[in-house]
Amino acid sequence: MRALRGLPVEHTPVWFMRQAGRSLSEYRAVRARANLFEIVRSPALAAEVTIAPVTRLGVDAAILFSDITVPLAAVGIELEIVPGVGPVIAQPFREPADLGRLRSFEPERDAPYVGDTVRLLVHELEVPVIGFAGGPFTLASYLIEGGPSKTHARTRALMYSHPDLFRDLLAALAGIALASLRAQALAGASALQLFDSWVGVLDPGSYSRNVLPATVSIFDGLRDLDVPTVYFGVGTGELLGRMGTAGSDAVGIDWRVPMEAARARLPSGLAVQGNLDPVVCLAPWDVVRERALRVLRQAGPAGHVFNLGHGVLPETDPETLRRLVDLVHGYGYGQGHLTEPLVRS
Ligand code: 1CP
Repeated sequence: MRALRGLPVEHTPVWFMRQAGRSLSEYRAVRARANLFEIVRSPALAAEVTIAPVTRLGVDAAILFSDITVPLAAVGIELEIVPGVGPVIAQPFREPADLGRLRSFEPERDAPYVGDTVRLLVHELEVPVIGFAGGPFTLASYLIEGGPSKTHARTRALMYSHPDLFRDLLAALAGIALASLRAQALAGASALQLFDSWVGVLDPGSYSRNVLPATVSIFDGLRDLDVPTVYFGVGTGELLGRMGTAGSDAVGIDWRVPMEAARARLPSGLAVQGNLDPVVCLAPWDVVRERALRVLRQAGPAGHVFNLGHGVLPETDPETLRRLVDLVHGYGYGQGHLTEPLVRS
């Protein structure tokens, strides 16, 4: 929490996006008995898979086990998580009238299991719990495309053809994200991350006109809670300067942008999170180590939370992640300068 606020820390904290996913045998064992939504809707199972990477990897934070599509399902959008594919929406949004299918989200009524899971985790864990929600562009893309997409072509076509309708949709989705994040914070989450994973497909002007206002409304709506926030997307190199004005405390950086360049593009004072290429974790340890040190050196001693540039790949060896945690923890900061590792991994 101190790192997200840019305050001095003893060592850079570390967690991994998708740390609770398929790379862990603990997760695969639970998943063999229950599907994704069954896990999410069972506080005991969701807490079990959330806690597994904290125990196994020694990370400094837990991220609630859920999915960005959970609030959509909770307001009655029919969807399924198809193994090997991702979220698939039964009736994609294709007409103005479809906007009427998005009602407002009341977390404690529509998805009480989320708050219950957060409360259980806060009770069980010593490390902070990170809550999260899907960003408005990414959720809009799943609704419009009907599932995962490489180009997000229908989504961008709707944005160009019907900008008012598109902005109304994003405003409604921002309302859902805000309600979801507030409920998680009120249940005890220590930090909140907005995953607008696919927003990097937009040019800066389209982003500023169509996505930034809805995003600002989310961070504005969280301010009174005084919970640190992270704003993350993939392929956002050209958008970082603008994303930095959305009102979060930190911005998540993917692996394409060197940390020094990211810092230069962001307004000063913002913290950064990231940004080791997840694929590096499939390389020999010496490479992992060298690349991780580069991230640490470039990000500097303050206002950095170590993470990957995107989620852990399912084929990652958890032992590599555990060694990475030790490596990050082993670096101390003498008078603001990176020193040699205190722990040899
Ligand atoms: O059935 C399974 O096990 C499938 C894999 C899986 C998992 C483990 C999905 C389907 N969702 C999740 C859980 C999940 N999703 C978490 C909690 C786990 C953790 O981080 O430790 C989180 C934070 C998410 C968030 C999420 N879901 C994002 C944002 C993060 C990101 O990766 O960019 C996105 C885009 C989704 C959609 C989604 N859900 C599942 C998949 C395979 C996808 C991506 C599909 C696509 O490529 O569009």
